[in-house]
Amino acid sequence: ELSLANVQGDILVGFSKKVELFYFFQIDNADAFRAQLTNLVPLISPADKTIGEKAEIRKKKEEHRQNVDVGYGTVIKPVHFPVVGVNIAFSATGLQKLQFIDNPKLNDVIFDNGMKQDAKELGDNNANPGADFKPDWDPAFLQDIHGVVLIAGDSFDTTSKKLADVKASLSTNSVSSIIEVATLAGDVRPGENSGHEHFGYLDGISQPAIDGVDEKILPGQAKINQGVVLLGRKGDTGNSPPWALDGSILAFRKLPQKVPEFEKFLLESAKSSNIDIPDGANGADILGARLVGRWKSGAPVRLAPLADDPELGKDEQRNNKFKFSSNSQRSCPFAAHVRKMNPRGDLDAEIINERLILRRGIPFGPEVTSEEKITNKTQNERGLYFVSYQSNLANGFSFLQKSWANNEKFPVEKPFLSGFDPIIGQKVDQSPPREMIGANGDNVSSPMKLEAQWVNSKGGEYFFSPSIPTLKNVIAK
Ligand code: N7H
Repeated sequence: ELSLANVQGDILVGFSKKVELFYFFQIDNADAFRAQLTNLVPLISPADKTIGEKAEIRKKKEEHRQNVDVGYGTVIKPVHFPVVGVNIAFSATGLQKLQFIDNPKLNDVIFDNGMKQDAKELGDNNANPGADFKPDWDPAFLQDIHGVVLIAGDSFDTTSKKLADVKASLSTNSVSSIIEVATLAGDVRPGENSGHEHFGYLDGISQPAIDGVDEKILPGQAKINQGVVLLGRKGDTGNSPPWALDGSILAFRKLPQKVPEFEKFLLESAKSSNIDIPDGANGADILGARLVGRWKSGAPVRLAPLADDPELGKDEQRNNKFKFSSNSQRSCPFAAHVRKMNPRGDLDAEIINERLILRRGIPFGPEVTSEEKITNKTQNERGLYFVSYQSNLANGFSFLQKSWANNEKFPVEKPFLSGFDPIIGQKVDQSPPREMIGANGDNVSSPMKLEAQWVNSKGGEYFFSPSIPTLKNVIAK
C-alpha cells in the first residue's frame, strides 16, 4: 500500500509556491555526496508533510480574512505565511555518477538517454541551421547536469535561506561534494495576474486526480492509476528496478514566451481574418481563447464559445466539466492547446488517462514593460519553467510534445489536418511556418498561418525523483 510519507511532496501534492528555486548541480565526489545525503534527507519534504502544510496555510489565511474588517472598501491585503518545501531529483548521468548500484537504469529509454538526445525529436530549435543538429539551448543545459534541488515557498527570502541550508548539508568542513551549474528562480506573477501564466491565461486548472490519494474529485476531473505517475505502482507500464518504486520522472523545460509578439499576432490575425464578435470581447481575445481552448479567466471555450465568462472561469465545480464533441471544432479547434493535451471526447478515456501528467510549473521573468508593448518586441526574457511528473516519458511529457502537440494529424487528419498546437507545437525547421485549422469559428476549415513560434525551448533535463526510502536507504550511505 502506498504511503504518502514515502513520496516526495511536489509529485503527488504540489508545493504551495510564490517563488521556486531550481538548483542544478553536478556531483563532484560521489562518495562524499552519498555520505552527506544523510544530512539532506531530513530537509526533504514528503507528501504527507506537504499536505499538512497546505492545510495549515489555508487555515491561517481564512483566520486572517476573518480578523480584518471587511466593511465596504476594505481591501484584504494578501499575506504570506512562511512555508517552504524541498525535493531532490537526479538525471540519468547523475544516477550513473552515484554508482549506488552497478547499472542504475530506469529502463525508460528516453529518460536513460537524457533530454539532450531527445531535443531534436521534441522539435527544439537548431542552433546550427542547415548543419548537424545542436539544440539552441542555454549553455547551462548543454552541460551535464546530475541533479536538481527544488525549493518552493512563500518568498525569495525563505527559499534562498533554505537553499543555503541545503548547500551546507552537502558540504563538510566547507568542502562541497557538488558544483553548481545554475540556479533558476521562478515566481508567480504579481497582483491579479497571480495564477496566470505570462500570455495571461489562468493555469493550474485541470490536473488528474490520483486513485487512492486524492479524496475529492471535481466535476470533469479524470481519475488515474497511481502508476501513471509513480513507478512500480498499478498502471505503470514500464519495467523499472525495485529501487525506483514510488519515484517519479520529472521533466523540466525552460520555455521562454514571446508575449508582445503573441499579442501582436492575435490583433493582426483577428483583423485580417475578420474575427470579431458583436458584444464585448474583441477579436484578439476570442482568437487567443480559441488557440488555448480557454479564456484568460480559465473559462473553457467549449462551454463559453463566444465571450469570456469569469464566473465560470473561477468556479472549480464547472470550469473543467466538459468534453469536446468529436468531429466538431465549432466551439473549440482540434489544435487548441488544451484539446491537444487532453482530447477528452475525441479519444477513449483509457487512452487519454495513461497519458495525463501532473503539471507543477511556475512562471519566470518580469511583467511586460510599456516599451515592450509599444514596440511589440520582447526585451526581457520571461516564460514558464515547465515541470511535469509521469512514470513513463513515452506516455507523458515527451509523447505529448512529439505525438500530439507537434503532430499536425492529431487529433484528426480528415478531411483536414488539425495542425500544430499553436501554443507549444514545435518544428525544428521553422520555415514554412506552422499552421492550424479551426482558429476562426466562422470558417473552421480555413487554415491559419501561425508565423513564428511564441514558445521556444531553451533547454531542460529529465530527472528521477526517488522515494524517500530509496534516498535514505539505497542512495545515501
Ligand atoms: Fe499547457 N497556456 O498558457 O497557454 N496549458 N502550457 N503545457 N497544458 C494549460 O487547465 C501553457 C505545456 C498541458 O487537462 C492551460 O490548468 C503555456 C507543455 C496539459 O485540459 C494553459 C505553456 C505541456 C494541460 C496552458 C504550456 C503542457 C495544459 C489551461 C508553455 C506538455 C491540461 C489551464 C509556455 C507537453 C489539459 C489548466 C487539460 C493546460 C498554457 C506548456 C500540457 C492556459 C503558456 C510543454 C496536459
